[in-house]
Amino acid sequence: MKLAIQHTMLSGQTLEERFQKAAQYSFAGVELAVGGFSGSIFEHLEEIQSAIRNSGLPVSSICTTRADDLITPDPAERAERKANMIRLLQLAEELGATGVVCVPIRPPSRLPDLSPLGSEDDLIEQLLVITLQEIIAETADLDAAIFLEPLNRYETRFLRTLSHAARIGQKVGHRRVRVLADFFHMNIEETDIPAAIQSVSSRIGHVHLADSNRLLPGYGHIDFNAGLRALKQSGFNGWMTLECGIPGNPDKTLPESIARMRDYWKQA
Ligand code: LER
Ligand code: MN
Repeated sequence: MKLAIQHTMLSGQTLEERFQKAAQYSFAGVELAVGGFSGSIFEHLEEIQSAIRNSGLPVSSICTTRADDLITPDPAERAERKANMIRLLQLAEELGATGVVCVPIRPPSRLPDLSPLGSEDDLIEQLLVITLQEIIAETADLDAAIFLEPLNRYETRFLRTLSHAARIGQKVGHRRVRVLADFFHMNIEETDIPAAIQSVSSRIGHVHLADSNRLLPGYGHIDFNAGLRALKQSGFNGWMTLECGIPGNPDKTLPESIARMRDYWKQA
């Protein structure tokens, strides 16, 4: 079980202090949240590298924000976002991270409905598949994956289930396009979380951990025992990253939550 935590969840004046904190809590890696850097993440390369070196913890993955979503109606902006995703994949590779989170589109971005030529969703999907194929072709020398993340209905209209993400991955037709299973979103959108995981098992490349109220696992009502069992039994061996709020004193609640997750994994 490879457990990581987003760097913005950790206390510390510097990135290195946050990495040290993650090591102290016995995490095996840290997920960088693009939105948690002043200016652009690309300006922080040395700081990130020295945090890795001095803490001994690797960067598991890079999580993006709305401004990084690939699909927007403006072609010039789309080209910029594609170039940005390519730079993020190069950064992930350089840092030894497994990949970059990708949400296709969130409000307020919309595409026009051009029915009968294509509905808004048809156009988004076609554009997304072509863009992902181009990104994969233009980064053919890299291993870093693109983790397609379904969100819940209050954050996006377009991609909300693991099965839809798996279908898009299949259309792109490359092993570097993987599915991200985020428990918080799955709790809202999937009928049955373990079944959803099992049905796309070989395509899952990354996991985000948060409970139903987006607090630490154990503080809401998601059955993590069943969810982690489904992941383990389907052979998942990627990173699981905490992306949630921390109730109470982190020095107490974080280790308790991680210990419970580790127990579930061991017993699965
Ligand atoms: C957003 O809710 C989310 O889950 C992130 O991983 C991507 O922005
Ligand atoms: Mn997430």
